[in-house]
Amino acid sequence: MADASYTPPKVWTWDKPNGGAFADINRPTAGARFERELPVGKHPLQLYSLATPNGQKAAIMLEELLAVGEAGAEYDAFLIDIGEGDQFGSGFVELNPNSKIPALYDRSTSTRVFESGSILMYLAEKFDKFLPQQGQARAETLSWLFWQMGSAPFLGGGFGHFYHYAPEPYEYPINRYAMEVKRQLDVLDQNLAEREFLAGDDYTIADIATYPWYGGLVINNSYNAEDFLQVASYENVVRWAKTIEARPAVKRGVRVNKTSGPEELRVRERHSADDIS
Ligand SMILES: N[C@@H](CCC(=O)N[C@@H](CS)C(=O)NCC(=O)O)C(=O)O
Repeated sequence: MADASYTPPKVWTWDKPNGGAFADINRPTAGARFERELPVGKHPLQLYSLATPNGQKAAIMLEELLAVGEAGAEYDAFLIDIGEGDQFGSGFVELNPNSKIPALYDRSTSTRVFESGSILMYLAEKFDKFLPQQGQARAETLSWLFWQMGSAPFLGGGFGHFYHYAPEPYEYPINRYAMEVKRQLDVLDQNLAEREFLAGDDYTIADIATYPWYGGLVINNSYNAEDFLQVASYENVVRWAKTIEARPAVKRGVRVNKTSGPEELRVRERHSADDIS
């Protein structure tokens, strides 16, 4: 149901929180809101994150690199609690001027990296893993990686927001985004009817990027939408998601910087393999 009485003013102004989850932290301006240095651990790679789907991508990648023996991928993962506004501290904003998790700092090269897709590419290239070096295979992997980066905001910011987080249900945006998300699931389903993984026979950063979002939707009931979207009907996506879910590195990665869900699965900070038992 739309608010029929609303006429947009000539100039939009921000005068009050708009209701709904996360309304308290949203403002129409960028930049640091307070001074706070980031903690630094002992490893070259420093991850500042939270176990949302975007955050899980980075932790899964680091765990996958460690699982294939890349000892240089040892990392410290510090919690950025976005509900508390940690992303607006000056130290975090220096790493990511967009104030969103995840952000990575590579102390060995003094390199900051933000945007989860960029973090996956940086790590894939640094260790020459999970991203083919050239040609068609590399192009296909990057195509699916960027497909995910462009598509997920319709799932999370669009469908997830209006179906799950908004203060009340509105038919117009829910219809619009349910249509788009089902179309995206069909894109994935048709692709995965032909292939084991998104880019072909091999597991790549495209799968690592896509699993926390669309895998979550089809096998972990994200937004309590499994019936509404009839997610079980996307059988190839379900098969793919279950394959990825079973990987030990994925099981570890999804728990890093986790502050919700069963207590025994939470790992607020990660500084060594022993932190994820
Ligand atoms: N395109 C970005 C999106 C990151 C993003 O939206 N992060 C959310 C959590 S999933 C966040 O930090 N939100 C805090 C805020 O908006 O203030 C990426 O993929 O890294």
